[in-house]
Amino acid sequence: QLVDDMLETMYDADGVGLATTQVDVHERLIVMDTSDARDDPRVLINPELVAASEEMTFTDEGCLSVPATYDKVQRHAVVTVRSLDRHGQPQEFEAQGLLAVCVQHEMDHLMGKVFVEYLSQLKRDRIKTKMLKKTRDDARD
Ligand code: K1U
Ligand code: ZN
Repeated sequence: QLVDDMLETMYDADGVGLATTQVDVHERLIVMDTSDARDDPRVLINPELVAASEEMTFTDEGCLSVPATYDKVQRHAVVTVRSLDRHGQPQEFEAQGLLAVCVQHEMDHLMGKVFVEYLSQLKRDRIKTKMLKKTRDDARD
């Protein structure tokens, strides 16, 4: 049920991933779908990074927990991930492109880390100010 609820939340929010941390569930579970057709859901239970390329990529990220904020973050370009699938069966796959970025972003969420923590203090202060303003504006409406 948790997997289905998380996939529904991710698709409703037009996200490419979601981690349990973001929905205040204390289990290590990630859902992702980076396919163009949005028809290739992936479920990772207890994910582990087993290999990461020396080559890095520097690409734009967003986050459903930090709305309307996008910025470039450095990640491993290729990663190998091992986990259980939604049926509890072991799975291992190599990811590159958006899938590699997304799985590293989601695994950070499981560690309590958000992508803005990779940005400069100046950028983080600006994001905080923008979010506080939005909270105040929303309360006024
Ligand atoms: O975990 C999340 O907050 C979801 C997040 C995942 C993510 C997006 C982009 C790069 C890495 C991880 C999102 O889905 S943000 C919204 C989104 O659909 C998106 C944003 C930028 C590029 C591609 C997709
Ligand atoms: Zn996120």
